[in-house]
Amino acid sequence: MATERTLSIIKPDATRRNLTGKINAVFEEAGLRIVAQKRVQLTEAVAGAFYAVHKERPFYNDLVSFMISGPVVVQVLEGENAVLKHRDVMGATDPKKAAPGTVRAEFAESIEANSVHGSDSLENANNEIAFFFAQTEILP
Ligand code: RTP
Ligand code: MG
Repeated sequence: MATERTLSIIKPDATRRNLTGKINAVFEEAGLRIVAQKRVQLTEAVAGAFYAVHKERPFYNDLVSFMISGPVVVQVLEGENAVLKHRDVMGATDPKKAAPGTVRAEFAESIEANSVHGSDSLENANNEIAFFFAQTEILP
């Protein structure tokens, strides 16, 4: 197994409800280490660029509005098979379909306000980490 890094975002619905610590506990209990973390207010330009892959999707404008509706916590998580492990503990996009015990089953409000983002491949993880963090901000 390989040690990987993935990009995680605790979304505005979760920061609003003061759930950062509870979500971080799920990650840490799964063996993921938080090696970088910052609380930021995304702008429309930054959120729009981050989600550019979804530009043609019907939910794109709503997603960008939601992601700038309050602060987010952007993090780099490190561990064995971190990309897949993080996706597993997040649960399905739609909380109604998320397995019990996953972050989205426990905390998400809706398919949009679903509390967390996680990179979906190692290649995207590397790009998303570089989007938010300088190498000097990541401290394993
Ligand atoms: P994420 O990128 O946030 O980790 O989530 P994901 O891979 O599970 O879902 P993705 O298909 O990449 O969608 C990105 C985010 O867009 C919002 N969404 N809304 N209204 C809708 O039908 C809908 N579908 C997706 C969610 O916030 C989703 O996480
Ligand atoms: Mg995605």
